[in-house]
Parts: sequence; C-alpha cells; structure tokens
Amino acid sequence: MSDLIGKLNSLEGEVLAQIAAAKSSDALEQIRVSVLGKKGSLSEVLRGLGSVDAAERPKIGAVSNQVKAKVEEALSRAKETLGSAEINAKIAKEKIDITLPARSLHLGSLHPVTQTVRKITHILGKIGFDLTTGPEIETDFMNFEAVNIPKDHPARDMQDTFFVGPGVVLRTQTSPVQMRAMREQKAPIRILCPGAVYRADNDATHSPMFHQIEGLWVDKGVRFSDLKGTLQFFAQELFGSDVKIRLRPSYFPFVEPGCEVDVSCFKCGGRDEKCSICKGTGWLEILGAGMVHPRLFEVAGYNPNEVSGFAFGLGIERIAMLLHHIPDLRLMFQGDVRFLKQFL
Ligand code: FA5
Repeated sequence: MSDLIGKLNSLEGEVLAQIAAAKSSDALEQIRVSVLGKKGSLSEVLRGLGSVDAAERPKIGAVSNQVKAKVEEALSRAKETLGSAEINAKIAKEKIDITLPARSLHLGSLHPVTQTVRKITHILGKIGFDLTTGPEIETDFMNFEAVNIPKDHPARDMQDTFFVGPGVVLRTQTSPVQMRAMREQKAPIRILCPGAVYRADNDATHSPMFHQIEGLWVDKGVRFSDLKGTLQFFAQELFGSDVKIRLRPSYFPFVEPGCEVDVSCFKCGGRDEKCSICKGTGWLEILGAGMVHPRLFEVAGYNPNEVSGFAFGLGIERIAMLLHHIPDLRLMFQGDVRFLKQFL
C-alpha cells in the first residue's frame, strides 16, 4: 500500500514541477495527456491496484483522486496564466497601425457611351424630343423592308447583318424604331431612340456592337429647313456655339432627299493641317439624315400628302470619340478601368 501511495505522491510532485516549468499551452496539453490520459502515468500507477488488499484500495483510490484533482487544478491555473500571456503577445505582435492612411475607394462612373447618350437626349429634349425604345432583336421586315430596303436591294450591303434565325436579325440600325413609332401613334411625333445595334464590322472605328440614336419628327408641314435648324441647334449645343454644320447630299433608302451632316472642326476650326481630329479637312462627319421617304408613310398607314417629316441617325461612339479625343473605338468595350476612370 505505502508503495503505491508513495508512487502517487512522487508522481504528483514531478507533474506539479513540470506544470510550473511549462512555457506554453501546448506544453500543458502534452502534460495533461501524458498524466491524465487513458495511457497516462496516473493510470499506469493505478494499474498496480489489482495486487493490493481489497481493504486498502479505497484509501489508494482517495489519494489518487486527490492527485488527479491537484494536477487538474494546477493545469487549469497554468493554462489561464500562459493563455493570457500568449494572447497578449499575439495582440502586441499583430497590432494594427491605425495611423496608416486607408486605401482610397474607387468611385465608379458612367460609361462614356452613357454620358454621351444623356448629353444628346438632354439637348434634344429641350426642343421637345421624347425618348422611346425598340427591340434589339428585330424582324428582317422591320429592319429592312419596312424602311424601304427590299430583299436584294443593294443598300443591304451597306450594313453587314447578323442573322439570328429565319427572318430575324440583330438590328443593324435604330431606323426600324421610326416605323414602330409611326405604327403605334398618330402624328405629330417627335421621338429619339438610343440603343445598341449590330454589324459584322471590326476595326479602330467600327465595332460589331455599337450604339446609335435615331431622331424622328413627323407633323403637318415639317420642312427640310426644320431639319437643318434642329441639327444646327444640336451641333452648337454639343460642340460649342462657334461650330457650323454642312449638309452633303447622300443616299439612305428611308429618306428622300438624304444627306450626311458634318460639323466644322471644334478643335482647330480648319486652321491646323495636322489636326488630330479633322486631319486638316476642317470638317467632321457626325450623322445621316433626310426627309422621311413617302414609302415609309404608306407602310405606316399615314397619308404622305398630309404629313411630312425628317429623320436622322448618329453613331454614339463616334460622337464620344470626337468629344473626348478617343483614338480607338474598341477601348470603349474593353472594360479597362485606366481608360474608364478618365470619364468621371
Ligand atoms: C445608318 O445607320 C442610318 N440608319 C442613319 C440614318 C437615320 C440616316 C435616319 C438617315 C436617316 P450609317 O450606316 O451611316 O447610317 O450609320 C450611322 C452612324 O453609325 C455612322 O455615321 C457611324 O458613326 C456609326 N457606325 C456605323 N457602323 C459602325 C460600327 N461598326 N461601329 C461604330 N459605329 C458605326
């Protein structure tokens, strides 16, 4: 009996000394397992209990419980002390330097195409143009035939088309919205339709997806001079009050007569032969326009003898490129923040 009790007492002394010397929670855990674990030294000592008199066993059991309780208590005290020392050391090591300046947040901004659409619709809104929209997936009929481009008409070659199904195309222009508007409402009509259009084109000034704005004004007695006055107002509001416009005869199947419209170079006024914008010509083409072809009025159910009107269509990226001196249209669709953040 005294042998086992002696062993228990010396185990207690040894373990308490180990606990006092332990330097980390991990070391304490190792001690706990090596003493109190299933195969630990306390169980090892108690294995000798079988050869002890039955009368002696409760006494040894009581001493063993005392040793266990003392070891547990010493472990938990040491754990508390070491644990908080470890936490303090960690906090000191990982201290956050709150005096460091914060990383600046990047504010998003409207895309140059959106900004340009807003600018244009704001300007034309001042003289009564209302916004409207039309589908980007359009019937061949609305995109071409209804606006006077029959099948096999050579004008179809001017716009390389993406066909998405029999008789269905990605619209190549916003002009079908003219027809949709006239079919939906009676004159007077004064609408603007911005939106994406698609053509199989790809180079520095042409993209497979780009944006146009269509304008349409139909009423009794609308004349070519109204078109010219509207475009003059528009160009001066957009590029500056000094700019002039120039109308050159041109062909678009849905207008007659038709024209292309140039603005005088707002950068050099035609005085710089090396001007990066007008290349020394003094003029910049900005849109196509003309008087609505009588055939469109017939298709829409209007009487061409009663109403007249004008329409115009412009490429938004082209206007954005001119306004911001952007050299390559494709930059607008690459999502590069270094480019985009210049348009805050
Ligand atoms: C038309 O699309 C006519 N619907 C415009 C119109 C409307 C004329 C009403 C008369 C009356 P055009 O194919 O020229 O016209 O295109 C108009 C503008 O779109 C061009 O001046 C150009 O700025 C732009 N554009 C054409 N193709 C591309 C392209 N692939 N990428 C970017 N912009 C383009």
